[in-house]
Amino acid sequence: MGLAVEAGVPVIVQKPFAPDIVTCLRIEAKARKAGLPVTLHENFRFQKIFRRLREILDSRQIGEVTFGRLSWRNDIDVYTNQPYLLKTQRFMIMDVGIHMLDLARFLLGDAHSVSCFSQSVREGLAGEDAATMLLRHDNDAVSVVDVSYAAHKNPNPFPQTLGEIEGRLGTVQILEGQILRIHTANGQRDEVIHDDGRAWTSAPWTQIQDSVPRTQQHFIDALRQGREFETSARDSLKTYALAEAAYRSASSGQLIRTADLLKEA
Ligand code: 89V
Repeated sequence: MGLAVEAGVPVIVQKPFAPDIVTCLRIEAKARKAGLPVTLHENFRFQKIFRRLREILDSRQIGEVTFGRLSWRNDIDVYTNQPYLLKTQRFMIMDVGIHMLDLARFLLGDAHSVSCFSQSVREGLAGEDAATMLLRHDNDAVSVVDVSYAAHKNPNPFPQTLGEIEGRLGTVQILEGQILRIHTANGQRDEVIHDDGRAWTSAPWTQIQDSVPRTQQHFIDALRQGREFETSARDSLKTYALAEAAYRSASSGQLIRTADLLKEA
């Protein structure tokens, strides 16, 4: 990162942004001073199903959003190729939780408070492999975001995020098989979201793999047009603060406010 700043090269940083919030703030400040575009590789919000869901929410078909539930639970084997995860203290919230917190912000708006219970379900882990987070958003909406690498289902739902978004006039369910079920006063209808059909993708990863070029295309388009990235370093401080708040809530049993964390840092 330091070398990239010196060379004036725009940067895509893999998530999580940095090991702690103080380092995130230091990187963001350094990049801002250097006028260097830095973005986070937050690819979940670039999944086709969530771009479509955002369009549905923007069309006001279900009215003002009041509640969301976003759930990512499966038992994909992440340990064989990444054995270091067994010894990682801040594991699941930083690995997948942070994607889901970014997604919660994308769909429901910024959030200011977090409560969290974390769990180590698999024997012998140094960190958590499951977490249940409760968020209060700035617009008063509430969301439940839960993640687990220790949920055994057959067939394995990996890598689908399931759940629902409720509004004052209706609900959108996010169902298995990449289906959005839209409930309004007129009844319900399904939209099936199809893969992009790239030659190099492979099931079950397709949905995630498709989101990567979409994320990078956004980066290129924003760079060319001189626009701010959706997940710029500056914006991503807000997502990181939610993850940090989740850890602090899990260890203290308290509700944590992200403003205090960003101030404290
Ligand atoms: O994107 C990630 O960080 C991976 C996942 C399994 C979700 O692809 O951990």
